[in-house]
Amino acid sequence: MSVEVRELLEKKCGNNIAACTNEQLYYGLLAIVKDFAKEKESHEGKKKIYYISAEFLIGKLLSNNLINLGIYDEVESMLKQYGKNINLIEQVEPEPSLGNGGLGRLAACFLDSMATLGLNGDGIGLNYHFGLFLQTFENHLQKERKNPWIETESWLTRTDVTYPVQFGGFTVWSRMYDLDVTGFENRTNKLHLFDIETVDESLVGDGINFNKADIAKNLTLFLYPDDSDEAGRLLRVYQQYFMVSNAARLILAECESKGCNLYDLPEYAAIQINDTHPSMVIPELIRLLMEKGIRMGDAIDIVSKTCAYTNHTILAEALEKWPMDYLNKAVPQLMPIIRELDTIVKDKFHDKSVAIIDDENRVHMAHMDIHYGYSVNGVAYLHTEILKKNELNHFYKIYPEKFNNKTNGVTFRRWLMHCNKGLSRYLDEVIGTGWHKDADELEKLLSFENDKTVLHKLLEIKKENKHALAVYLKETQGVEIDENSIFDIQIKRLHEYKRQQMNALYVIHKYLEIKKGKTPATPITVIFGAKAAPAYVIAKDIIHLILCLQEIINKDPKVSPYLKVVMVENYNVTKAEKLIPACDISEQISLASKEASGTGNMKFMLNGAVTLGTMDGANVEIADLVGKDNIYIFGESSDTVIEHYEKGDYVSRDFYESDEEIKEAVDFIVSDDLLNIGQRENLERLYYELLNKDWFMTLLDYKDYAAKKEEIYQDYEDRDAWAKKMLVNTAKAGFFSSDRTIAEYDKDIWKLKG
Ligand code: 26V
Repeated sequence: MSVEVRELLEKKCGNNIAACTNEQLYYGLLAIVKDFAKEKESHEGKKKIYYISAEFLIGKLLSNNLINLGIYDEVESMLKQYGKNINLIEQVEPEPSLGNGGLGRLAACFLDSMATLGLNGDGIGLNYHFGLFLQTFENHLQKERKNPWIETESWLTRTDVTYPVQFGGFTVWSRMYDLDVTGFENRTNKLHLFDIETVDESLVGDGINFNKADIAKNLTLFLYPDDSDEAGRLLRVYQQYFMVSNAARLILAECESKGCNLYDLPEYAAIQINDTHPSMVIPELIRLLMEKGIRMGDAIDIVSKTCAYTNHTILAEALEKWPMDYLNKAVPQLMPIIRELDTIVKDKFHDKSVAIIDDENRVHMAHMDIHYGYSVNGVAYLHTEILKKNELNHFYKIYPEKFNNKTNGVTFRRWLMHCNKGLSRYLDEVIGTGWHKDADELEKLLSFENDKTVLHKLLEIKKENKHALAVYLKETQGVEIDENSIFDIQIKRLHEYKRQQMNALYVIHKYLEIKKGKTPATPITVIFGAKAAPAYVIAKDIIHLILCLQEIINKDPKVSPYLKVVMVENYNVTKAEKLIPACDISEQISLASKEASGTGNMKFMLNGAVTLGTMDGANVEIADLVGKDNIYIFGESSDTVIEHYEKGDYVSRDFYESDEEIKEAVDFIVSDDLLNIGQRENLERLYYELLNKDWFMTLLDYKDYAAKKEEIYQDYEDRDAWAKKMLVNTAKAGFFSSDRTIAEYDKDIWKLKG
């Protein structure tokens, strides 16, 4: 194979690989990989799963595709012969930023697993030109820039598929672009990304502002454009309809081309609705089927047997409810259908809480999915239980058979084989390569839990990864960290429920303690990475606090040898791939009941980090698997938290006033030290928020958190015992392979195999 790649590369790059630039080699490899991927395309399978999602956070593709095509090692060593480094070549590739966080990355892992399991399954989404914003820090504040990623030569392939999509008062033409989804030693599937033909990138300057009204030009410019104003929210409705209208037509066209009588649609297609962003696919499919002469009642029946819904959050503000006015303006053709769907529900169930259209004339997208879909799933055991018992209890009582849990997973190809070559290759040596395809085989590692050679090697690999991260952070951000320190990492979207602010309060506490002379046995490096939604004021204030702390602490000669803080700029998939393998302590500290699952927690565990977390989301299942000696759990339970919300009896000020340590840390936010370098407005707002509201109960869990931190840092000192915890975490991570998750989706929901 490598001979073939070499010859092909020489042909593309003019016969002299050694003389080629990394750019030339990247574009050469891109073209070759695309050809290889094409050879593995398959049309096998009567039924197909269509995974519709507003986000696919796919990350860079070169290495991933080389691994999945089984030629990474050969290509790497062939390039080496010519003095070329594949890592440098990979740096040329821009990362498509087609997602916000976990939901989008999950969709990408799922596509990888579908192809790897040989399932006939494609993704459908949007081709955002500037994706999610690029984050920079200026004056210790987050600034947003556009994030272009599409180049003339790219992984995208323009197709001939194009549809007219009608909105209220105007029509736009779509165009489908395809990305190959290479399965690991298996078939190639597709990610279909729809774009508008009339998109106009020149609407955007350097920032992220643009004319939100000019839909025919701006529709696919950004992911989740700032929805703090009405024009932004309307644009999201336009985006969502554009996505699902194209999806619905593609699905019907593909099924019809296979000879499907549309009454038999559920035998040819399963549609997974990834959160509520694609929910309008239900009325749109009904509309299209009616256009083809099918009676409404039959159309509703067909669609209800085809669509399945995944819920990814219980946060009220993230559960979409669109005002009828918006829908009337953007997609008037759907309104008679949505009204009819609502009337049927209201006639059947005399319970306002399950209505689709509420008294304020808002359309509840999730309600439509649950009534007119055949499956409703949560993304971790606890999350599904909370949906059944609390948030969606009224629906669960009506349709108990529709509810099921599918605990999330991650692809081990990207999140171990690619991002942690040292560990991956060592595992191959110790337990063989069976785990590449059967993740449960990682458990074989358990028989080495007392083997000093293996344990020391795990520590050595971690050390190498920490060194690599230190070098990377120095090169990319100019920060210097001590690679012999404890790497304590929290990387995820910035949200109050994830409680980066609690971590920051502990950093303040540690800083003050060290200043007073109490130094830790091993220095600590606390690393954050997070983007805040552009209109989320408090989230941006938390970033400001962390950046100010970074400045004060890292410049303090007395403290910085023992404690450093780093806020990684523009956290994305590429950076996660460098941070996760280097991590010692994985911070998963959301307020119990609020994090539906988390998937970063799984990636960290797989790479031998030890979790410090609450009993929330998939942490519960991690705790179950590794046992109490190999995880650090703190904080109130989800039941207690839910009770606090019900009773409305949590008062943050009580915690502040009754505890010196909490008071000292919170007060520091508005201390002269901080106000000297930070912005008074941001710091005071955050301070008052914590004291007077603290909706996500930071202070409730703070003391317990701080105590666990002390315990975990202390336990880190016993290196052999720590290495054993690392080993157990990796060994028990097999359950969190997205191959397992996707096999469950297929068995219980999609049933592609009949
Ligand atoms: C999104 C946003 C975006 C704008 C700012 C406010 C806000 C609040 C919440 C959300 C959540 C949207 C749904 C979501 O991303 N859920 C995540 O899905 C992951 C995959 O299932 C899961 O691991 C995470 O726990 C869950 O938060």
